[in-house]
Amino acid sequence: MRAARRIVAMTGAGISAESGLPTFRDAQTGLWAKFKPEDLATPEAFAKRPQRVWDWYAHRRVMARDAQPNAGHRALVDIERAAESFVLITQNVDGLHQRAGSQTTIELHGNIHHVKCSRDGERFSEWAETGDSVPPCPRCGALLRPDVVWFGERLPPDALDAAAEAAQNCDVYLVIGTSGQVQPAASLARVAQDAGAIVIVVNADPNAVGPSNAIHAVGPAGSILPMLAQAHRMRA
Ligand code: BJW
Repeated sequence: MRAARRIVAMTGAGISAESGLPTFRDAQTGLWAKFKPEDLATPEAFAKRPQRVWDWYAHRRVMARDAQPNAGHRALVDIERAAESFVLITQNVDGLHQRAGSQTTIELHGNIHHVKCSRDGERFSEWAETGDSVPPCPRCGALLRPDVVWFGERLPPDALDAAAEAAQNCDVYLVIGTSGQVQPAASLARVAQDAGAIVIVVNADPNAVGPSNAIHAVGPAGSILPMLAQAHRMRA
């Protein structure tokens, strides 16, 4: 971290766990321990039961809105301010990086605080709720849906291109609080390593996966990241 000039951080649900938001794959408290992803996070689920999917995301939107950024989010802001070059890539949809003060965040899986038209994908950051039904698109009347990326859907091409370019052009690639199970986000660590970057896996789980030769910093992101930020501030 002291020597790094160009830093990229890829975050997952684990960084927001200390803000009280559940991860997806934690065996006890993860969302997928209670719900089936195919019932809630696929376009087929929305086509079949739009109200159920809408309600689940509405509930999670409130949780995300009520959560506060934590020391891990804030440490990434510190690194961004100190670094010669810094790119933050997140799989999270909760918006906590932006609320912590991160200036440029590449959102690979969308943002739960926005919606889009289920027919043509037009995005809206404000919409009128309609009581117990899924609100219609103000332009065409089709159902609105959360502006997130579900399984089987393409990631926003501009975001994925920017993330891949960042991964190919960094000295240090931080993999923070992600199980690395979801593609194509997970494979960017390997892209960075193949291009010469040192990969540092920051995860509470000592068995967290990462590319071979990755450095593992085991512990909560809210404790590890402030240490990495401090090391970077002391750079040569
Ligand atoms: C802590 C901590 C603390 C806890 N401190 N750490 C290649 C191979 C195999 C499969 C595929 C493939 N390519 C595509 C696929 C299919 C699929 C996929 O990857 N499936 C696998 C699961 C098998 N991928 C897709 O479908 C993607 N689309 C795609 O590739 O499209 C191609 C295409 C091309 C052309 C036309 C059409 C399509 C889309 C993936 C979308 C993922 N969506 C979700 C939901 C988003 C909306 C929502 O929030 O509901 O994204 S699923 C969910 O998983 C969410 C997350 O962003 C994502 C990753 O989860 P994450 O962040 O890693 O969380 P966890 O819970 O898994 O891990 C948390 C970690 O934190 C753990 O390790 C803990 O230990 C740790 N932790 N506390 C530090 N305090």
